[in-house]
Amino acid sequence: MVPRATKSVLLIKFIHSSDLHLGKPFGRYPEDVRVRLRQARADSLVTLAARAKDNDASHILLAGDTFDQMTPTPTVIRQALNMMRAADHVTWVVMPGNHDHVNATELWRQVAQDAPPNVALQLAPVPFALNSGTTLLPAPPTERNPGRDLTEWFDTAPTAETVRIGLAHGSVTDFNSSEDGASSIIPPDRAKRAGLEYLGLGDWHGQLQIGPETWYSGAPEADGFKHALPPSALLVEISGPAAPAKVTPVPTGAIHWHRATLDLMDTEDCTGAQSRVLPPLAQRALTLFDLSVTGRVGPVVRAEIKSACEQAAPDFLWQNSDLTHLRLEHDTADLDLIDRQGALRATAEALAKEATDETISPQARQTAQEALSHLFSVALEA
Ligand SMILES: [Mn+2]
Repeated sequence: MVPRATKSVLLIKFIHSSDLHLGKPFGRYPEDVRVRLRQARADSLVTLAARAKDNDASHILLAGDTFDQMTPTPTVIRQALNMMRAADHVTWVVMPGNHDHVNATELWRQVAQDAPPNVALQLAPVPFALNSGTTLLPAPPTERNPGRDLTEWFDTAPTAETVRIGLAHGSVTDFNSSEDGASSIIPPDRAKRAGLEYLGLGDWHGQLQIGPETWYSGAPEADGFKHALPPSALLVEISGPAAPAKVTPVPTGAIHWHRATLDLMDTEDCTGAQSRVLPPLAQRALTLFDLSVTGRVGPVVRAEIKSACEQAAPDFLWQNSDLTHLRLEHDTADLDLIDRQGALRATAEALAKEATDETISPQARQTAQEALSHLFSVALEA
């Protein structure tokens, strides 16, 4: 008699990812940055394929929002499918999300028409055999905000004696997990209720474990400074029905989104402190760096910090240094830097007074402080 598959036999190994948002415009960044960010998202398909190959994974499961819009450009669709075709060592399981929901009919018609044989589209809640021992239960969103729990059918879906994998896109109840502010509807214990060995979720762009077998993979590339962990996909290994899934994050991000705060309260070596918050030089060309400087310094140090930030700026793909919360501290000797007397000195004194005047609005104080900082920097340059 042939023994049934035991726990030592690996039944399936796959990569779970979501929210590639191919074609995302990144409208608030300059055009050259946008192009680079869009390219990184397209390249994440290549990265996912490489991670699958490195780990002998047979499938890549994309849990929705592969495309950022209902109507991506033909180039975005075609090039994504071409990259999937080239990675013919895996099967790509592509399920719609809320950005590219099932009712984006023209998009999915185009995908179905051009898709290579190693792409398995999941446009309906119908069990799909990943292999002879593993069944996928997909819950593709029918519209942007379906307003009901599309995973309910998992509980009673007949799958014989196979491993059951759920794939869904949306937010989990009791956890405000939606990127789009949609209402939370997927019960956190759906995997348990439906007897799933694994439930792969999309929508939340950071990686997050909801339960023993329920995970948000997060997006393979970051799209903002919100999620602190480096982006990664999940390698999922399952050895048989009722066996616990082994889940391992595999790094995928090419672009770094780095936000830092530099507090200069009681700091002696301010420019040294500034250089220590900068990411490694070799990484900067692929980094968006958002620095916020706080604390209280004199005009000379403030000018040095400002210049050090400007000096580092060209290293980065994009950078922003916010000095508006760096309070300026000055005494009479500092004001002498601007002028010892005359109209300029009078202006500086008036601004210095306004900058600390509690009777005027914080905004007016801020404006006075910025104007004074500007006067100092002009004076220091001269
Ligand atoms: Mn999304």
